[in-house]
This record gives sequence, C-alpha cells and structure tokens, in this order.
Amino acid sequence: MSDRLLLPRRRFLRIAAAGAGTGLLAGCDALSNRTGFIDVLSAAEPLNRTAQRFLSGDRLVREYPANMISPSFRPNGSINPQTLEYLALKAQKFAGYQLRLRGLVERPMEFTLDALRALSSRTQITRHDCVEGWSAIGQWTGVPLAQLLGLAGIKPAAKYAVFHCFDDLSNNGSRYYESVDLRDALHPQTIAAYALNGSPLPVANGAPLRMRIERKLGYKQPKYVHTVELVDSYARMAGGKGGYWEDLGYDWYGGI
Ligand SMILES: Nc1nc2c(c(=O)[nH]1)N[C@H]1C(S)=C(S)[C@@H](COP(=O)(O)O)O[C@H]1N2
Ligand SMILES: [Mo]
Repeated sequence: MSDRLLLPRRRFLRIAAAGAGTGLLAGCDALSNRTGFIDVLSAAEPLNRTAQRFLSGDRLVREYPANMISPSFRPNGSINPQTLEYLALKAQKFAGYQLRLRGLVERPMEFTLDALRALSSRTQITRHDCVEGWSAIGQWTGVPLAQLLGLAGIKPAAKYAVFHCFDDLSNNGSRYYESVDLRDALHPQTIAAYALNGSPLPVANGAPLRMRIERKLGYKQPKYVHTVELVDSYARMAGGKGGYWEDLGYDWYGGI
C-alpha cells in the first residue's frame, strides 16, 4: 500500500514543523525556517511541498471485505468507445498506450502500462455510487496518483487535476473529461487503476486505465484516461464547468 510510503514522511514533517515552532531545532540555522526546512526535505522526496500541504487529515472511505464484491460490476456511460485513437490502441491490446502527465508539473512524463504496473500499487475494495440510482462494489488495483504526481513534481500554481479521456460520449467530437482539486487528486485512495477484481480492466469499465477517486460519485470516476493535466483553473476548458456532466448541469464537487 502506498500509505506505508507516505505516512512516515507525513509524521516526520509534522514533527519537524512542531520542532521549528517550539525551538527544538534552535541553534540549527538551516532548519530554523519552517518553509526552508520543508523545501530541503522535498528535494530528497518524491512528493514536493505542494503535495505535502494537501496530504494531512483526509478521511478514507470505507473499504469492504472480498466477499462483498459485486458478482458483476455494471458498466455505464461509454462502454465501447469508437474514437479512432482508442480503436487503434485497442487493436494492439493497448501495447502503445501511455498515460501522460501534463500542465503545471515540473517534468511532463509518460508511463506505459508496464511502467505503471512496475510502480508500487494500491488495491482497494470500494462502493461505486452512480447518480442514476445504482451501486456496485469492486476491487480496484492501480498506482496512487500522488505517487505519479510526486514523480512529475507539482508546480505551486496547480489547483486541479483534469482527466482527459478517449471517448466521445455525446458523439459530437468532444471528449469525456473530469476534474478534482489537488486534495482529492492526492488522496491515498485516489488511484490510476489498471485492474478490476484482479483482472485487467475490461473495455466496458475503462480499459486500459481509469481513475478511482473514491470520495466522489460515479460520474467523477473517469474511464479511458490518457492524460492527467494540472491546471490553476478549468474555466477555459470545454464548457467551463470542469467535467462532461458538469457542463450539462451536474454538481462539480460530486462527493459521496
Ligand atoms: N470516460 C468516461 N468515464 C466515465 C463515464 C463515461 O461515459 N466516459 N461515465 C461515468 C459514469 S456516469 C459512471 S456511473 C461510471 C461508470 O463506471 P463503470 O462503467 O465502470 O460502471 O463511469 C464514469 N466515468
Ligand atoms: Mo453514473
């Protein structure tokens, strides 16, 4: 679990911050400035200061035992994308797929599926709630988005993560997209998932990669994701409301 990587660092940072305030670190000029100290730590850590700011005090959603996994995870929305770029990748069993990290990152990066599978993963059994009135419990495996964004480096101006998808749900040349704030992007249960119930993600559920952002409703769980873009605003994107369904009137926050 990624938490194991993250928790000791969080604890360390809290101790460091507390120490700076109580004079525990007095006498050490290099550490006397809290911001400076965190910067020093960041240089040696995959997550930078912007990431760390969002990592404290986030509640986890409930995770379920394996015997509660739904026999089949109902697919919804796009279930078989027909855009040319998607069909080309699917024809090669997604061998040429890359997840791209773009926008307000220090280092734009790409990850093949093999590269993603080689990173440390998180597996979680959670309940998906669709506003159309159904729920399903599934086991998802993927890479914590915090880990990926930590590798790319988050620029201080970044406020939102936008997920760009391959599918054209309304069949008008547009593409499904979604966005969340950095707090949800960096939440420990937010993962770029490549497996459902122990098997590669089926096409109907978002192959080869979809997000699980577990504190959010179904429409904020983008499937067929090719790019994660960090932005300071989503106002100039598509309909300006931060997501496919948001542009049609749904709530942007979409929490459960
Ligand atoms: N790219 C993309 N992501 C999407 C959708 C979609 O149509 N396209 N539908 C959303 C909705 S409304 C729901 S309920 C879930 C459904 O996920 P599932 O197909 O795995 O059940 O995906 C969400 N993510
Ligand atoms: Mo949904």
